[in-house]
Amino acid sequence: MPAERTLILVKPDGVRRGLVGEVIRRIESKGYKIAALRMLTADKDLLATHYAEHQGKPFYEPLLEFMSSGPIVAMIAEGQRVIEGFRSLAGVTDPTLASPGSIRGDLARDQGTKVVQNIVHGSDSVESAQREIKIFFPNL
Ligand code: DAT
Ligand code: MG
Repeated sequence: MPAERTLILVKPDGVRRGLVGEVIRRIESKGYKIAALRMLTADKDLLATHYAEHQGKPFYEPLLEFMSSGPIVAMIAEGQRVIEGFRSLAGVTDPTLASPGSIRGDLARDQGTKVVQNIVHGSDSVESAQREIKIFFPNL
């Protein structure tokens, strides 16, 4: 059976702070394989597709503004149960509450901004992963 795949993003805060290597290190140390990787600056059209589920929420416009504010790194990671495994490595959405030991718990905190800045994105289900991988890696 082919291994599961997930879409991971290092967000602009992670890239600005030089944490791309640290995030990749944690993914690889856990045993997942990086199957594809690219750096890009996402435009708002791409981000609107990616974050369609959040349209209309109070943090939606700040989210698109933040996510388009600088380069991001997009990756496909592979491995058995990598979707839930990476969500666990990332920690919960709010970095103040994310467990120490997780990416968000160790590397991020509340910055007092309208949108939470929390270093990484990871797909939350098989359906989301397939949809999101197509957005960032249309040929894969
Ligand atoms: P996650 O990234 O943990 O899957 P999400 O999909 O609910 O979280 O939201 C996408 C991003 O939007 C999240 O990483 C940070 C931001 N965000 C979510 N909920 C928020 C809130 N209540 N206030 C501010 N920003 C929020
Ligand atoms: Mg999400």
